Amino acid sequence: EPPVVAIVGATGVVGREVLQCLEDRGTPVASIRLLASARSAGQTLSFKGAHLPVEEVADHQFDGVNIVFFCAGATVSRRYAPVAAKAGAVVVDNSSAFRMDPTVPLIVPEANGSQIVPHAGIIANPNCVAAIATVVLAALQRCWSISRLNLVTYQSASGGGAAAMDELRDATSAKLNGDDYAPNAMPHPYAFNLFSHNSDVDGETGYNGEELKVIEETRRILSQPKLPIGVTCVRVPVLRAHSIALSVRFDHFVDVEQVRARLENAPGVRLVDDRDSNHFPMPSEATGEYDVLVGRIRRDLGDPTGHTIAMFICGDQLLKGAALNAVQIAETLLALGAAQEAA
Ligand code: 2RA
Repeated sequence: EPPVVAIVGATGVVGREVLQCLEDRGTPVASIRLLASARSAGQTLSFKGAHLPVEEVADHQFDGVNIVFFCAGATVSRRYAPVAAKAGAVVVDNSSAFRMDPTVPLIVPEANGSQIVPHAGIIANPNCVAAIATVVLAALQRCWSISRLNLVTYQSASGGGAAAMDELRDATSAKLNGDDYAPNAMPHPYAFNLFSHNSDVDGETGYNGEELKVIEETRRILSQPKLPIGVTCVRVPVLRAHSIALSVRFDHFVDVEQVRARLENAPGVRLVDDRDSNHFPMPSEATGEYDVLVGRIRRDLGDPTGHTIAMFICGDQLLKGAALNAVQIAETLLALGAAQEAA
């Protein structure tokens, strides 16, 4: 029978998106328990026309629950995900807390959905860039051997949460109105600016935490632990869709038309690659979409061997980059009957 579902961090931007996905997709649920911090408890959120109360998260709240979505950051996941798993629920964790734990599957259903079992009660949802990129990369990897990757990302404010989205809106309108504006939720000015969006830079490599996550998680999802990956992550003044300039080097020469044909039929991908009308993936068209948009497919002129194909990708950061992927993980579990087994 349908599962009892809980969402921890229900009032956050990702938690709200999970609830919306469950409603839009008609994912079968027996009931939904909305959980949040004491500060956010007491609100109600709408689901299928009903107003559901948001309660304060506590250990006993996981009794009788089959699937719990964690959307409240790594600290909350570390504190409560093991409690939920112990109570018999399967946890789908959107935080980075367990992504590199070998006992925790790190899953993008279109890429490595078969690796969702066996699990020990927790399944990790990847970093949004890794999730969006591996939908495309896995489709290519099934046909040709990948020998290196290069990514440059253009990451939306939604990756920084509701406060960052509000700051983008406020900073942009202030700039347009000629008002003074001091950044508060983000480390640097948001309007009409680009910046590296987190401060934990690795002393040895000079790569920041976001870039190292993209490398580690992409390797894990593709099961290529030694795959050389170069990446530069940039925060851009876009609301909720990430873009990625991606270069894929293969072990041998691959025809551009074959790559295009493969991606045209890939699950979770929509080709937007019209050179005549200069119509290519844009965040404005990826926003609100389940599919990852791919275009600008061409031979990379930077590789004299001809083995590298360049492309441009856009994906909704809150959907395929977070909430949709988490709900698809839950749907995969339900299809396997694995959610009830764990309960
Ligand atoms: C970001 N991927 O975009 C990180 C967290 N969602 O900020």
